[in-house]
Amino acid sequence: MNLEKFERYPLTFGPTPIEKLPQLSAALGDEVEIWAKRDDCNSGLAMGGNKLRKLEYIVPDAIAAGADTLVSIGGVQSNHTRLVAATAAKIGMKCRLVQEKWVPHYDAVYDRVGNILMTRLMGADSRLVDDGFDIGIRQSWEDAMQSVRDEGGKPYGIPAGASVHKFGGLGYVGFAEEVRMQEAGLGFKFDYIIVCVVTGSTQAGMIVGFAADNRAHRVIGIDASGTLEQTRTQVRQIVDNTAELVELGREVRDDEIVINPDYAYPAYGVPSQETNEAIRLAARTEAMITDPVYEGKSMQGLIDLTRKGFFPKGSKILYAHLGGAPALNGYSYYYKDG
Ligand code: 5PA
Repeated sequence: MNLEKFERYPLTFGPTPIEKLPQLSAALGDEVEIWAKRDDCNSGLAMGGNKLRKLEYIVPDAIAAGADTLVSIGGVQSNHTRLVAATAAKIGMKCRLVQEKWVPHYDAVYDRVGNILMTRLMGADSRLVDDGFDIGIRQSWEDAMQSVRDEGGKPYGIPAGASVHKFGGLGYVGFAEEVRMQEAGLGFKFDYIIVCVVTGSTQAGMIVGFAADNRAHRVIGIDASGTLEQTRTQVRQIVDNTAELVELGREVRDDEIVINPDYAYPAYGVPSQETNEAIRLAARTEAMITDPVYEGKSMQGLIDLTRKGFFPKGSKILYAHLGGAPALNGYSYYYKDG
């Protein structure tokens, strides 16, 4: 495998910490050991998160293209668009964003707090539109690119979640290499990795990275999109493209792509009662803050699978914390009593 041949523009602090979660493990019966890799604490840029690992491999291409404006898309409370805005500010480019009504959630300040607040603070031109949830390439995104051109600018397009970008999967190949290095220091290997999946490049990168030591199937994607088939198809495509880019040297089999659809209900961006209970448990045992859109659902999956005995006794499980806490501000009513 060859990741080093790709240029990386540093946006993160470096390798993220792996920490043990003893209180959470105990609350779930101490049959397994739960650990977390804190990609939510990966950078000083606008509170960080998984998108920065991906963007590190995309920025050199944007600079080489001679672009002056990063253009991207997401929901109103998108973490991705927050981090594209952060990246643009940091590298001295402008930023134009399309923020769609991806979530059937109505809170009086939903479009003024959290991610979108920070996005605006960083100077991005954020345009709210009425279109619904879709992880694919959107007309509204193409329109935003054209609007930059019409004004004489040079846009550089970054798709939703940076996922179907040709280099979108590379960052999380790097995550797998980093985990392998850290495992050497810890003196053991993790049996499972739990990761939230929506637009797909986070899990896809991990799958390629962990395919190198034949444990891609131990990466358990917890779907939060509620559109399983589309997400699976997108993960498959990104896996194939990324495997070729890094010269994995073999095909990734379908059974190495594991996505659990059981926790995405009732809809993308809407937490179930069980999601909220998971968010509370992680907060109360480990002071680890997860959000109602992404990490709360993968936390719910981790908790439920553990309680169901899915993981053999003694398993060491690595929960990939990908960020996302700022969105909590848009959901304050759910948590007004804790
Ligand atoms: C997101 C995505 P992928 O999209 O790479 O599958 O990652 C899922 C994910 N956790 C997991 C957090 C905190 C995330 O923000 N966020 C999107 C966004 O617009 O913010 C791309 C959907």
